[in-house]
Amino acid sequence: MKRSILIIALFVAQSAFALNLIPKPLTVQKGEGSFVVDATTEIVSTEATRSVADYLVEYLPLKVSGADAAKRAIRLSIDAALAGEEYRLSVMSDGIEIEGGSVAGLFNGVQTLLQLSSKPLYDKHIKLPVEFPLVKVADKPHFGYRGFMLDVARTYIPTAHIKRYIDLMAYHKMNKLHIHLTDDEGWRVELKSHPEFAREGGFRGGDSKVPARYGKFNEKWGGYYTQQELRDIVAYAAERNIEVIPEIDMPGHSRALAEVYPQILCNYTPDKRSWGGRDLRNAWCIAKQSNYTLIEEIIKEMVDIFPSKYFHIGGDEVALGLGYHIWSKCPDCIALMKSRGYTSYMQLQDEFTQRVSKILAKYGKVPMVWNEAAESGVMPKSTTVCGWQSTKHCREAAANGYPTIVMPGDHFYFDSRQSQYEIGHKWAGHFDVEKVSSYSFKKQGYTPQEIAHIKGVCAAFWGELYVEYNPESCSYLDYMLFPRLCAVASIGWRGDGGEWKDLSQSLLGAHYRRMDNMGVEYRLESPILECKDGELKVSVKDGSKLYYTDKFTGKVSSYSRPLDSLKYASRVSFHSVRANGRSAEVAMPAFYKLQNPKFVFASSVPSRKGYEGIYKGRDVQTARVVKKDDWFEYRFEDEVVSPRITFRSGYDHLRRRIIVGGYLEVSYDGKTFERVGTLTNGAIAFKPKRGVRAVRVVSTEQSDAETGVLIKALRVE
Ligand code: TNX
Repeated sequence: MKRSILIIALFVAQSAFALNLIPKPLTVQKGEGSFVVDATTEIVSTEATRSVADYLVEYLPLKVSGADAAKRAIRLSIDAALAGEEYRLSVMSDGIEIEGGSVAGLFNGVQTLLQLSSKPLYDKHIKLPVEFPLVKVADKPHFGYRGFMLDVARTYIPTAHIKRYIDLMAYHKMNKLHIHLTDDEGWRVELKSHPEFAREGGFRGGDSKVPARYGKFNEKWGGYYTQQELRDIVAYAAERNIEVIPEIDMPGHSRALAEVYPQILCNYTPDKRSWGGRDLRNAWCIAKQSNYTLIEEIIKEMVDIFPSKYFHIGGDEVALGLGYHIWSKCPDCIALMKSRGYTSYMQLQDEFTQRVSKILAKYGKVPMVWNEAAESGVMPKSTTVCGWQSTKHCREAAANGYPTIVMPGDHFYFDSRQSQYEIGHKWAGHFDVEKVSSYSFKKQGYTPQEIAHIKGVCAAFWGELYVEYNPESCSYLDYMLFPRLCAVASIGWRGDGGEWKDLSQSLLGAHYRRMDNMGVEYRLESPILECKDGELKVSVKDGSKLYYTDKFTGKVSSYSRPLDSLKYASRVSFHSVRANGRSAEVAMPAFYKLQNPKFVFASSVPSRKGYEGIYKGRDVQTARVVKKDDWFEYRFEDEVVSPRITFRSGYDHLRRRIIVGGYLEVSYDGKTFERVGTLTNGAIAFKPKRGVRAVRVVSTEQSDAETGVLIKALRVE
């Protein structure tokens, strides 16, 4: 008896496993056999469930009927006894039944059904019949907030792409799209009261008021969303159980607006000399009454577009990187501080946040803020906090009683690179889907009291780098998001992570294939390299095809057998490809090894005070912006023999502080120089013809006016 129960339990557990659903439902019972949907099958729906029926028809081209006459049918209904997002799905031998606590729950059930299908449905090119395994699912989400934050300010993302990501979120049962509409580099929302904000603030470079930054340095580039486009996005999302939450980032991160409308800034003229003549201030003046009138105008227009419960008002990173606090030189802010008895600038920011929150309350909106803005604890406890800096900050916000959305950068920021040598930000480290999926509230030390205030989780994508990677396509963004987004969807649905094996199994078992059908260009796990007995062996777990690239010739070859490690370990890297998926480029440590030749460095640009030491061979920071005809020279003590030398400027994770335009010259005799090529994105690599005596870079343009340029150590391979 005991044994047979065990066998049944095992069977149920195993078969649930084999369905490879993401997120994994709460309970699944699998039966024997299947139900076949063919052209005679109808969708039975009432008026109340009509929107879900219409959605389903896009994937399964069936007739929708109101009556229950059809025998073989997919029946949709609402059962008010279930929670709003809860659903029950039964695939039986004579039909399919989906019941939801509301339209939202029903929609979740439909998503599970789509994943169960024997044939790929997501590209909407399905040919009936389609088979569904007999199954009973009872399911509901743990968190009501399962979000994705998309920064469209740093890199403009076309509306069609936003809708595509809304679809991809919906396929994973995610229900909040937080859209970061404004920042230092762009204002992307059309306002009827101030059309110039978007019309001018939505573009940078060329003859724009907003200077180019982070790539596309030589053209006017950007875009904005008309109110009609935004309404359309909101409606599209609503049909997919997704609430769109707008963010206007204030009082910091507002330079694009300030460039178009400097009236928001404090009442003083800054010393702009070290800023290349530009005004880099990016925060609203706290003391100006007119600012609050303007903010109300903005909010008033936006609440009419966005019916969401929440309205995000930013509040992060006020006045970073200017060398002094932005409010410290404002007579009005200082006077306000004095009159209120404030002792810190944070209190000024608190006053701002409170005033803006009051405006929001007038329009029935719950304010959302980045964690800094609620740190002092003076904000009303309805304020919802997005914890981004670290888990510690999430826990603090929750401990202070704020409804908290968990999105610490080191697990949830998908602008972060996925392994050490890949593209992406690195301030929060590098992490792949396995680490994301391991995020566990228990293991991270959240107390039960803290957990009680956690409303959900949110993945984020910040767009500083995207502009460099062909933002007209979704390829880069897909690679950064998938499958990491699948992991966040799972954590949001199940209430905790830590199930990497399950997720990995589901990816391998079915979800890679589903993503192929969704058209997602996901990232595969990295190939595994093994160097033993003079052989370099490479393998993958997912059946993907392996290739290796010679770093000197650029030649790509397909890998079929182990390579001679002596010859290849230091010169080839490997990647794998499988349908729409591709892995990172990985190599043995020897591949990344560099020479460290002695040289004397000289430049027409002075170095920044306190950073002179780094002229001795490591990175250099210039004391001013780099102009036309400025030069940088490396004279080697001994002739350098190298297959490739790379000159780079700017951060190595972000195209900022770069030499925008210039060329590189090389000298083989130490006297005469010959021109090798021009810089792209602040960098150039070249293959010397023989031993090198000196290298010189000459700037041909004024650089991206900030406090200075960063010259990275020469890479000598
Ligand atoms: C921090 S997250 C920021 C963003 C950057 C991001 C890059 C937050 C509230 N501020 O402005 O884009 O890091 O990862």
